Amino acid sequence: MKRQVNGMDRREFLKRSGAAAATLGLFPSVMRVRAQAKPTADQVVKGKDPRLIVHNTKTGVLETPLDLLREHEITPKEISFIRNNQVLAGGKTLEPLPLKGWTVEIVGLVKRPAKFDASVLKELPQHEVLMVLQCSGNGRSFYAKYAKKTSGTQWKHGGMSQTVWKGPRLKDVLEHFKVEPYEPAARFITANGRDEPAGTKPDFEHSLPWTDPFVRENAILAIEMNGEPIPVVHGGPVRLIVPGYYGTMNVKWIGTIRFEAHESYNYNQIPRYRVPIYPVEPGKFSKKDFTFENSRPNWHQKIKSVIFAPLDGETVKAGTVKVEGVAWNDGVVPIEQVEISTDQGKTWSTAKLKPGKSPFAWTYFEAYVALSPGEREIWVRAVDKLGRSQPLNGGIHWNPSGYEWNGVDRIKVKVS
Ligand SMILES: Nc1nc2c(c(=O)[nH]1)N[C@H]1C(S)=C(S)[C@@H](COP(=O)(O)O)O[C@H]1N2
Ligand SMILES: [Mo]
Repeated sequence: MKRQVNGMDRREFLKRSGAAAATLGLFPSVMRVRAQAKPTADQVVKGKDPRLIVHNTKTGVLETPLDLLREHEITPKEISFIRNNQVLAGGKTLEPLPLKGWTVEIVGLVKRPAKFDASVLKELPQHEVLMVLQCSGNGRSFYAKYAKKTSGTQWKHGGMSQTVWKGPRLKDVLEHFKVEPYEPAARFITANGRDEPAGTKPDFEHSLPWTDPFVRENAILAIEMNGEPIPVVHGGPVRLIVPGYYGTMNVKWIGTIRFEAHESYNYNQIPRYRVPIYPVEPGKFSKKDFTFENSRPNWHQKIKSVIFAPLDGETVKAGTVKVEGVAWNDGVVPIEQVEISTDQGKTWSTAKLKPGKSPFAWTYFEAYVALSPGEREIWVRAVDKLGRSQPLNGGIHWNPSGYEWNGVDRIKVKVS
């Protein structure tokens, strides 16, 4: 399709603006600058907060700065990050779409394939969950600092939200329609949305392990976000939600779920959205080296913590300084401890914790540290009940596409 600018195509627009420039005696270069000015978030998706960071205007990729994110326990839709590889036609809006008229299919290795109108989902028992939705590329920019830059959106920490999702559990939907996946052959579900790729790119879809109780028991076909019908840009009217899994596995605009014996060979399942299962040397391993054997998909979220206050680069007053932030993991076990260091990891003190309202939510931490005047660093790391923690140098998990950053968060502050 031709690119439209206010209902005109681009050539027509340039012709007319050129004519306008001539009339007004402006230089064409001035007009060009104006035509290319970077749109703000509210211009990319109407209703979004203009303070969001714009990474991509075409499909809509927006990041939430930490000073906005930290203001709410439940991230409002106006400031929730967006990551679209591709987008549902007309989907760059915070408005909802009706359930009625939206068809969902469940097919593959099942006794009875189901095809139903999404309005049925409202009638089944509802399940609600507060959870961290985080892009697996969140924190990617830190690989450049600690190892080697990778391609992809250079997210800081704001490729995440904490949101409430509601809908029937997938297992209840299966039972309702007597779908009966063939066990044990059906080892994966592959979710595909009604969004379509640009040009000849492969369509976006993801496979999740049906053998994981976190998928089997917790997956929901969500029809609400934060107590309202899901805004279309966030995957409405029907989104697969799997608490504890990386954002990318939470497939929007669900059209089809396939039960399968193996992971999809789709480009977005392999080699995209994968990490090597052993350490690789930065720059020496590439995406094309991935096989099903030497890599795994971005499924369970890694344990991670982020400092919300003070913010990196801020100036604080010498003396006792309050440090606050959040920690979370995949929800398999609780966060046990959060530790703070002000001497670059030589000594650590423990922070006070306030557990999240669900196993998949942020655990809040706060600590008081003594800081003397000068340039100081504050480091934070979380440990969970399985003893899982964060590497002092997150660069050790470098991978070709910069996924799953979970290095110790290190910020610099000026103490005056
Ligand atoms: N159908 C579909 N689902 C999708 C995507 C997509 O491009 N298409 N992007 C995924 C990625 S990479 C992320 S991080 C999350 C982002 O969710 P959000 O935009 O609602 O914050 O959606 C996931 N689900
Ligand atoms: Mo993502």
